This record gives sequence, C-alpha cells and structure tokens, in this order.
Amino acid sequence: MSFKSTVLAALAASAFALPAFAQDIMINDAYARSSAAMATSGAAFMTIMNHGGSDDRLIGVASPAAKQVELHTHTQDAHGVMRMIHVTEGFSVASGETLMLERGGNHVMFMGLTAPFEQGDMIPLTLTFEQAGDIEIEVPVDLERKPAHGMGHQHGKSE
Ligand SMILES: [Cu+2]
Repeated sequence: MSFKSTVLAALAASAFALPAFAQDIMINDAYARSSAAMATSGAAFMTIMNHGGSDDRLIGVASPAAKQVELHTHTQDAHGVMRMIHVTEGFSVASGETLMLERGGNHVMFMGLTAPFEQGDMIPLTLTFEQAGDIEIEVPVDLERKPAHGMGHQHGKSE
C-alpha cells in the first residue's frame, strides 16, 4: 500500500510539473455507474479529445474508489457472448482524434468498490497519459443515464 501511495505521489508530482501538456487533452461528459445498489464493481465512461500536436495514449487509471481500476474493452467470443478484457496497452488517442469510452465498448472498470456508487457521488479518477501525464478528474455517478445508442447489450453485473 505504501509503495502504491509513493508511486501515485510521484506521478502526481510529475504531472504538476508539466501543466502545459495536460491542456492538450480535454475530457468531456464523464459519468460513472454500477448495475445495482449492491454491486461490487462499476464503470466510467467519457469522451477524451486530443487537441495537442502529438499522438497520445491513455495508459493507466487509478482511483481510491475501488481496490482495482483497469482499462477494459468488450469483445465478442466465439459463441457471440460479449466479454470484458483488460487492455494493458491502453487506448491510443491520436492528435486531433477523440477517444470514446462508452457502454459496450472501451471503459474504465472499477473492481472491488470501497463504497457502493450512489447517484450524485463524485468519484475521483486519475487518468495517466503517455505524453500528457496524469489528469485528475471527478466523475459524477449517474445511474439513470441510458446507453447512447439504445442498443446497449446487457452484460450482467459486470458493468
Ligand atoms: Cu469492464
């Protein structure tokens, strides 16, 4: 635990030293949810725009709201069942591009919630980018939000 705290402190310090880079990344429309009141996991979704001149990559996520926070995506297995997989290499967001974290697609996964997500809660989340460094945001819990396309599949209590 103390090792992790030290690493997080170091990351925060380096991001603080490079404020200009952080402005290249814009994060919009972030929200978090869990599937049920007693759910032990949750997910966060958002739009990430890279206004900078160089390509970047979202490589890590951290939050005190869960024991483990990972970048996930959905993939369809041989039986047509959607499964979530941990994307260790992260998600690229090229210069001028927008990265969508959305229901049924790429998302931030919270596993082992320290407290249930309740409507209106603000979840602290640190996004780590290869170029821009750490960006800290607060993600509002929105349990009433519907999937963007109205065709979101169900995947049980995993989201
Ligand atoms: Cu997931």
